[in-house]
Amino acid sequence: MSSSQQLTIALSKGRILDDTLPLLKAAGIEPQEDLNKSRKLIFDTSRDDVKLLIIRATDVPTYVQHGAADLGVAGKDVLMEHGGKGLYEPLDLEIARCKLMTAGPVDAPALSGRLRVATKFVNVARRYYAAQGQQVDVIKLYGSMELAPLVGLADRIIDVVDTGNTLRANGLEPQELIATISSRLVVNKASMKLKHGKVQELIERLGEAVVNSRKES
Ligand code: PRT
Ligand code: MG
Repeated sequence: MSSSQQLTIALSKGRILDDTLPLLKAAGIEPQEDLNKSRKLIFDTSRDDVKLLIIRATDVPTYVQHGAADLGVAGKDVLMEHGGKGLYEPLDLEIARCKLMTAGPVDAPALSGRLRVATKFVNVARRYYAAQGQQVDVIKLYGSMELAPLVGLADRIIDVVDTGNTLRANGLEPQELIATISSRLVVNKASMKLKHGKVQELIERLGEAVVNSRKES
């Protein structure tokens, strides 16, 4: 865990960073430089006791689980895949909303037998189809899942969908909804105990910022 005086918050570049910075600002935390213009991975903030880490979105739960960061912001999709071990999830930040869905070729005939499913969410995929009693072969990909059905690698994909434009552009359509997704504040379990005052204060201030941004939208 980062030292007892400090709070370290793990974020990822892109939509999570863009949508989290205004909430952090409302909670009194502002980075000392423009994170999007820097190649640094660790940043000081307007608060002496708070630092920001910039890492890959899928790595955020891992850093927080092991106490390399006290807190983090991660999509519920990423948290479902990670499993949530060693983490508390005290606050829905209501940002980076999307849906975790199955998708397949437009007007594809119903399939019988084993389904081949390409996704980066392999744990989610296994759980989802097991609950349906559907036999699947899960194929792990790291990106561009939409390509897999087009080239015969898979019958279906599981991915996050926002507008659905990416699916449509590749001749795919969304099928079943697995979960509605937003980003969550996660907290290392030991940090929650050992830095309780600081962590709790930050959760409360971020919670107020979420309520206020709900009023504005
Ligand atoms: O990019 P990297 O591999 O490092 O990680 P990442 O792709 O997981 O990170 P990032 O920043 O792209 O996404 C972070 C989080 O944002 C995800 O974990 C989701 O919780 C959330 N989110 C919200 C989304 C989207 N909306 C979204 N649209 N994540 C990804 N997308 C993708 C979608 O899969 C599609 O390929 O964006 C593309 C455009 O979506 P459409 O449906 O609008 O076309
Ligand atoms: Mg991405």
